[in-house]
Amino acid sequence: MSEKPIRNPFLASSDFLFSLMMLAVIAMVVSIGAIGIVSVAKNGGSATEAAGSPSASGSSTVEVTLTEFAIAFSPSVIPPGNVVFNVHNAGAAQHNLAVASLNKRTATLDSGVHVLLDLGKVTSDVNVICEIPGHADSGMKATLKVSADASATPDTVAMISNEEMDAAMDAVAKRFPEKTKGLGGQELKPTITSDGYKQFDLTAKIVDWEVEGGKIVKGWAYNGQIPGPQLRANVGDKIRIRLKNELPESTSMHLHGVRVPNAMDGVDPYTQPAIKPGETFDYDFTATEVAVGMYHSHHNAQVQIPNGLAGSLLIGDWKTSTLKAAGNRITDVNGKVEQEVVMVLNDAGTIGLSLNGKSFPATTPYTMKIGETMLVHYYNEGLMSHPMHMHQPTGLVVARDGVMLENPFFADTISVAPGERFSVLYTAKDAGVWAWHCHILTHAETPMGMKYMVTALIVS
Ligand SMILES: [Cu+2]
Repeated sequence: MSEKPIRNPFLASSDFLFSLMMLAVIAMVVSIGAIGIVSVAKNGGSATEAAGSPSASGSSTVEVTLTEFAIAFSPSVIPPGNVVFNVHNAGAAQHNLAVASLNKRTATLDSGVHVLLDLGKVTSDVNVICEIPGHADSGMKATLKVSADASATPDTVAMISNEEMDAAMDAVAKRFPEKTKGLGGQELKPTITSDGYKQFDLTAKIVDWEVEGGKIVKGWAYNGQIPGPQLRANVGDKIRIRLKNELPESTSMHLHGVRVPNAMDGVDPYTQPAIKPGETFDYDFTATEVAVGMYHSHHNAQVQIPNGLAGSLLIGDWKTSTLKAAGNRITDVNGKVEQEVVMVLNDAGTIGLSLNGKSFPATTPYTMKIGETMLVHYYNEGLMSHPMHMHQPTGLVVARDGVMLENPFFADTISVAPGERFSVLYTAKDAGVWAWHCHILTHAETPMGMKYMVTALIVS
């Protein structure tokens, strides 16, 4: 793989800051628009009904979102006073929310349920957990900060002045590219077995994963990487992926977009038994066709994949074949594709909104020289579509799901639905630091600056 992580001096350029400001303005408009449309459903259980307007009643309403396995607050800092939680189970499993210090808790909430929890008067930080066994240990614990400096309004936009917002945005932008522990998607070289297989050894295990500086979550990783290691092979190769399960639950592996015999399709219990904790399973097959393939869990997959169990399996020489497919619509100064990038999109689980397992400012920037061409394979392993937008250059979409298009087309925003892969050629034309992000603005920006699915292409 030829990704080039760098520490660069260009990020204070006026182009880049202008882009930041434009995104900020758009995000503010979106955020302000959203304030008026927060609606609250309530159900019975131990929840209590909230007062109406938070500011009118002198209380703060805090949106609390439960997912596998995280608890998020909005806002994350409130002033002392009466507090009502609007709890939303946005995960797939059942959760609850408990404040042990105040002896307050919701009932067990099914997926999708909203409920109000009135905490009464709060004067110091509030620690919360999900009490479903194992969930707090997997990451469902959080602390709501209570500070006299916080504004009484529930809206984070209004909590800070314009100067504070600008300063926060500058600060986060200057952290990019932030150094974090762990890098996903590193190429794994196979061992050649005596029976002529290219064997890739993978171990699935829960690890501490640093999504951004200081934000460490329980990641479900292959070989300690999120996304898992990149596997490469050629048509005709005999491939063995030996998967060892060191997770606390069963798993299996589906080879998505790769032609394999049915017994190797990874769909337990139909094509194989589930791989129980401690067990190992061999996925043996001969590569008969080129592929921009995914390997990922097919067992409790709505939890296991977003938590990190996904990686890429590339079969064939995609640099050469895509440049050929582009015809004369793409030229490269050196007559070849210089680098090939796999970008795995995610939006859920413990990892959350991310590019290759990292959230801005910890995402990896990429570098190109004018006239050079780069091949990017977008992979969506999340639960939502992501329109991936590069400010410049425009990309030529050459393949979808590993199949070359008969009519490649140019696009600056490429919507990638869950499970899809798009292969895109970009030729650098103009120098600068070009923002590269998901264009669902809440996936790329907060009032405190750019976040989540954002990186940059640096052209010199
Ligand atoms: Cu997105």
